Amino acid sequence: MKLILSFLKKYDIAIYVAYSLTLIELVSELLFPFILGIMINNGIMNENMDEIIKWGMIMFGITIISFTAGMTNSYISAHISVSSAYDIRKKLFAAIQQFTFEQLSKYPTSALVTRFTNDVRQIQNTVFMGLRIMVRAPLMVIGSVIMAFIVNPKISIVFLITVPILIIFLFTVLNIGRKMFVRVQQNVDKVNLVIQENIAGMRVIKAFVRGKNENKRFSEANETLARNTEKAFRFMESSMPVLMFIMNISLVIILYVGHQQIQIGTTSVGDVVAIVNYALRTVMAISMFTFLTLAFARATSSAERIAPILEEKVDKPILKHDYTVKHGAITFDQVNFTYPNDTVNVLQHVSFHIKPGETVAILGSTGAGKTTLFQLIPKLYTPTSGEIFLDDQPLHMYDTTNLRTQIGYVPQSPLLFTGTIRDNISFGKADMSGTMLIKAAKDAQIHDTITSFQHGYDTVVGQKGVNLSGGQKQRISIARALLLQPKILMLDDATSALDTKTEHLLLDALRTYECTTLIITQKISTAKQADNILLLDQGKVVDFANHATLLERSAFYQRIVESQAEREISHE
Ligand code: TTP
Ligand code: MG
Repeated sequence: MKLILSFLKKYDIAIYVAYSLTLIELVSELLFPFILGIMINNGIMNENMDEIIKWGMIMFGITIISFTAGMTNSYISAHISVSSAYDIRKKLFAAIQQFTFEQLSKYPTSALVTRFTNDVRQIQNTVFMGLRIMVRAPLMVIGSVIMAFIVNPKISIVFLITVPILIIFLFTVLNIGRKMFVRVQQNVDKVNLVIQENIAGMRVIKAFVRGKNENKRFSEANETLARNTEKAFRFMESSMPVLMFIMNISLVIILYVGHQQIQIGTTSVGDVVAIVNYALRTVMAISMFTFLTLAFARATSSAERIAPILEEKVDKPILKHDYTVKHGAITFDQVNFTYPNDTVNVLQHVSFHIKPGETVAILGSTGAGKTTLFQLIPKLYTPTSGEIFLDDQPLHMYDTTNLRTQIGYVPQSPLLFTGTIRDNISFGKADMSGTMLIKAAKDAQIHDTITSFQHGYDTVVGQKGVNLSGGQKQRISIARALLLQPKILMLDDATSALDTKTEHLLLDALRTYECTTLIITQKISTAKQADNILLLDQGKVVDFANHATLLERSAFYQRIVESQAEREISHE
């Protein structure tokens, strides 16, 4: 609620205008039955044409005023609601951009997508309805009752009975309805989750012929959603006949009492018509208001889901010095790491020192914690304990954005964005000249492949780069990292899809860069070419030395070498 109001603050003038227009609209609407009554009494009952025309003109004028006020109000309300939705989306997006991996892992992608779409729309609709109805409906009820009493108090006593009954009835309905809609919203989240997982993992699902199971999972979620939505709407709908019944009864009473009074001459036909009119308006206003409260409940729960995202603390250390990485030395000192919401110690007492400009291979079986170790360096995660130093400065002293522009990170599963190859390579640095770009591509051993495409660097890669092979995507990611001219280059298994010759050329090219290079690999042939090798097993450092030394002193290393040699022989 506070959230919605905070986003509306900047539109306060527009909101005042909207509400002033509402008042004009309201007064016109309340006057209308009154004048209708006068017209009937003075004009129609007396067959006086002049009176009919006079009051008819006045009614016409009022209608025009009310119509204009209503239209303008609609226009302003639409503007306010759409603009505030725009603001919320913008702020949400900015907030998520600032998220650390830890924060991101708290919200599944599907949940974030629903915040942007469904939740923001819910708020937008409610803001619109709120501006149109919130003030008008209650005042309309009060105004109608007062006007009816002015016209004829005896007949209007009916209002004192029906209005409270209506209000109590509708609010009871609403209370139950609201709980049902909360459940519907949870079902929507569930369906989104399944859809999102399926689209993201379509290939895996197809490859493992999991389609049937996934269909079942989706059907279940979808059916629950449909069933609960139907229940909620059916329940709300079923209140309508009851509402009509109460309304009709009160109309009958008004007409009955009115008829009797006309006979004894204490009231006139026009007055009865006016009161019937007020009764109708009252019922309409009450039901409009109940639906608004329902929308309000949904908007509040939407806002409650958006608020935590906006309130996430942004990692902005207070920096005394704006450090930049000058040499590229990396030191881990007793680093431990556990993923958030997990208990497994993925990295245990990891310590090592890498000299500036060194090329270090990180070798270890799958799940050893290699990727995890990488993610700590650009501060994607923070160590649970221990300290990491870059050039003797603790990592937390570096400004995150600054730091990341100095690190070329090629993740394990390269992600390309929709756009041209050129866009994808210059992604980290849009202002790079063409020659730099081509040099980066050449060094990444992808230039020849790109030029062999019909459109060369302007070839458009589809969503997630579907029309490129895994190895091609890896090399484009490498080119992207090289273009940054990083002080630290990190390749996470990025050479796995390359043949030995290309890999050799790539590693040779990397040597011409003045940077510390970390290469995660499973292959001895790659590790061999590095200055040093960090052996990692189950989150612990096993050894740290060059190929020759390890071959001599590390049984662990010897085993890997032997097993890979055997495999090569059996392949031949
Ligand atoms: P990784 O660090 O991903 O292991 P790895 O990179 O050495 O493995 P691979 O060669 O297959 O790429 O994982 C170490 C452990 O941490 C593993 O048990 C999975 C867990 N983990 C998480 O819980 N969350 C994560 O985001 C990642 C990357 C790993
Ligand atoms: Mg990995």
